[in-house]
Amino acid sequence: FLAHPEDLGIVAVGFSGGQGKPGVDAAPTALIESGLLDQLRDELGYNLHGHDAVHNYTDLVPAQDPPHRGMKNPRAVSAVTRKIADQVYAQAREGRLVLTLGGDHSVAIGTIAGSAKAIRERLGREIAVIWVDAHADINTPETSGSGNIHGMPVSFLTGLAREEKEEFFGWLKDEHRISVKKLVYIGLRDVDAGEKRILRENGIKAFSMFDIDKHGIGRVMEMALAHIGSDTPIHLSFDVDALDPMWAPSTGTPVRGGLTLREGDYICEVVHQTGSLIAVDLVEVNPRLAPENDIGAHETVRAGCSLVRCALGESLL
Ligand code: B3U
Ligand code: MN
Ligand code: MN
Repeated sequence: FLAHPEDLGIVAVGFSGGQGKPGVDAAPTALIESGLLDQLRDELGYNLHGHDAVHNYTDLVPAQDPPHRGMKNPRAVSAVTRKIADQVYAQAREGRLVLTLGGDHSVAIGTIAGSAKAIRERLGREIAVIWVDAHADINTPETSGSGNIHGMPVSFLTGLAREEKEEFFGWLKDEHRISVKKLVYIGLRDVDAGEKRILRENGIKAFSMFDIDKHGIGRVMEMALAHIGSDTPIHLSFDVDALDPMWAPSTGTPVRGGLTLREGDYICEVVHQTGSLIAVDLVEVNPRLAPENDIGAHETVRAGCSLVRCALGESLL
């Protein structure tokens, strides 16, 4: 699906408005300073595009941004994700693989909207999304208990949540949306009651930690890819909190009982191996939330770099 698989578009967005804890905005710089982009260029051989800047988009954050339908910072998140959608679209339209370094998971409203639109235009195809996360992030504004938009991206992307007004995600059109049939979750273990109902009622494919314990990650990945169907462009959206806090403690909402680093890397390797990967997001690394005197932040950044390198083919012999 990639016209230029050796060309990698980088979208680095330090945005934290989809949730309440500052620090997740510092992740792209921390990942880059730890050498991630150098490794992708020098060791994996990618030509990088758009890697000269980390975007913070503070100019898009209004002074006053009162809640709308219970959503916190709705204008800011809508404006920033709209901008991200344009950036990802511009890279994907060129036939490049796109890597987005977040930011909280609300940024995926932009990344997936951008790649869905580009792949529709370029190939006339719908994309599939593999969402790796402890959480389902499929609350609607009405089911959300927190009002944090990083818990809602999937509902907007699938059209389960909708808004007319431009300033509150009204810019999201059918061309940006994905089908609930082409969505697969891996790693779930902290899903709200309202979200469980949404998953059930829409027949959404989800592999929880229970399924991974029961079948093993190898079998789960076979089943996940079988559900998507071979020869479908894949957007991988990886929330670092899918990993157990043992491997990734520096994240806003850690949940115990998660994936080992090897299981996370394996998911990325298998997705790479399909040859159908068109975009990767790595989100929710928060280097400021560092339990145990910064060791946690260092380890979390290191784990994040490992996931990205695996998704981009590091393990190929
Ligand atoms: N489901 C809860 C909690 C949550 C979602 N995503 C994260 N936490 N990281 C919510 O706020 O919607
Ligand atoms: Mn998430
Ligand atoms: Mn999460």
